[in-house]
Amino acid sequence: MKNLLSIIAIGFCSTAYAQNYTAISPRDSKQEIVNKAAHITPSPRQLRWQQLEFTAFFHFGMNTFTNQEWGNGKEDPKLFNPTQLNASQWVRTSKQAGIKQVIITAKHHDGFCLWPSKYTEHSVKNSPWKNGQGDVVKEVAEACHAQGVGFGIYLSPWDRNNPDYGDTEKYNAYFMNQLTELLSNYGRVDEVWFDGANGESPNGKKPVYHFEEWYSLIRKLQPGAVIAIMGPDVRWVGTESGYGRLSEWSVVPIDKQANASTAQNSQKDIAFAPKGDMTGDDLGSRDKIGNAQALAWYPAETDVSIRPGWFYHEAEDDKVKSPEKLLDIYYSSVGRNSVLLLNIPPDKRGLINEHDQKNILEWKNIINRTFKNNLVKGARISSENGINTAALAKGSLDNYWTTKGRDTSSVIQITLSKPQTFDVLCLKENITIGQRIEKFSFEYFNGTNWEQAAEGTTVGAKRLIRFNAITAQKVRLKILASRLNPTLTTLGLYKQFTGN
Ligand code: FUL
Repeated sequence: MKNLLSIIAIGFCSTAYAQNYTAISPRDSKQEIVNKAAHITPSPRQLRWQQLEFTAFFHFGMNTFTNQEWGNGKEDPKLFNPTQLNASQWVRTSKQAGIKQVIITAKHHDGFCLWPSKYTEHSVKNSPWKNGQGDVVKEVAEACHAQGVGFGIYLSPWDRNNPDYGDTEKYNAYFMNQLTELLSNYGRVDEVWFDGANGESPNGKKPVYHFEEWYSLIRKLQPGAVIAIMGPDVRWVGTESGYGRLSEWSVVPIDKQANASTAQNSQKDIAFAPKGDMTGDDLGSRDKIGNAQALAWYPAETDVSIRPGWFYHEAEDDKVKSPEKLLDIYYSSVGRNSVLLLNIPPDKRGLINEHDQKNILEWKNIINRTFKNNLVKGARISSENGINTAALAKGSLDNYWTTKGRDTSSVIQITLSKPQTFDVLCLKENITIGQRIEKFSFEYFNGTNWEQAAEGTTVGAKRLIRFNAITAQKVRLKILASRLNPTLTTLGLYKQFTGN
């Protein structure tokens, strides 16, 4: 489905937070473009979302009962009948695993609605579950609000059940009505997730999706919600493997910004239609931004399922990703400047299955135990051209390290309180003022020489790098290139918990 993303226009509402967007003039020099890129910052809703680090998908619906991944929309609502549905258990399990926000598939491509929509008969209201009186969306929303977990909805634009799908205007009215129900009746919504799938109706027609109208409605009804994937706030990382890219820029070119100058000069939320491939290895380096027409803060989300499929299938109970695999995914998504969206599909009973539960809790235990102790605490830290080295071991967005004057490189020297053994480096930039670091090297003193333990390009919200365990007392971080004064809110060193 995701190949469709590159060819379907998306909108970008720019002016509510003009700082997360900038137009590039053909007269801008390469250096001016770099400077502009370095000044782009996240909108408050994007910042909140990026700080979550770790979110979950609940793929649940008709497919759970028909053992399919994509239903055709002709399924009988009577097949939907979870015996022990308990959304509090879904949310509690997620929360125990460190998940800060969850997204429920309110409607997947088969068109079956997990809430009793007024606008279709193809929903829980015609199922035997709770005698047609149930509402899964409500149960998930209430569990989230009660447990302090963010709540999001997935609403598939592609609808294989609705007879009006294929007629742009009629279907758009239906879709707007459904969005209105979901955004009005369930309290606060923190994320709206649109897939790009736009299949044909049985008569061979496809509706044109009215993204701009949907965005305006979301902004009006739920102004705090990020709009993901086919939306202006959150970008798909470009793979469903769980592995993000090594150089991940949150600032990327947004092409064909027909309304760019209007956006800059007016206070209206407007939309334009950028196009482009979001799956390449490099989306935001100097080479990529050098020819841009506009740049936007558009951070990456890494979606991956804990199982081979997105929906629960009993036959996959022994194929649930292991804690070690999930850990690898964590380092390669959260640790590469993206938010992880892990799908944990509830089973036919309406519960997070024991297999999944066991693995995510074990995984969380490894993460907790690894990151409990920042070995940099209590160290002597210095950097000749740096300001506020004391901030580095604490990690907060209000109190951060940076360089003096216009320096874009620096060396941070650290003498740990005693020789320590570590195998993970953690860096975080202060993204509230932008993403800047382009190249760094991390070294340790082996008693005779300095040796490199790790190197990298981008940092962003969080960068984690694992390496073979090293025992040393003196280490240094060299920031070799940055688009503007580099910043860091955290420099952490950790020893991975291996269960021994
Ligand atoms: C895809 C859909 O087609 C899958 O079924 C799933 O919902 C995934 C997250 O997005 O494009």
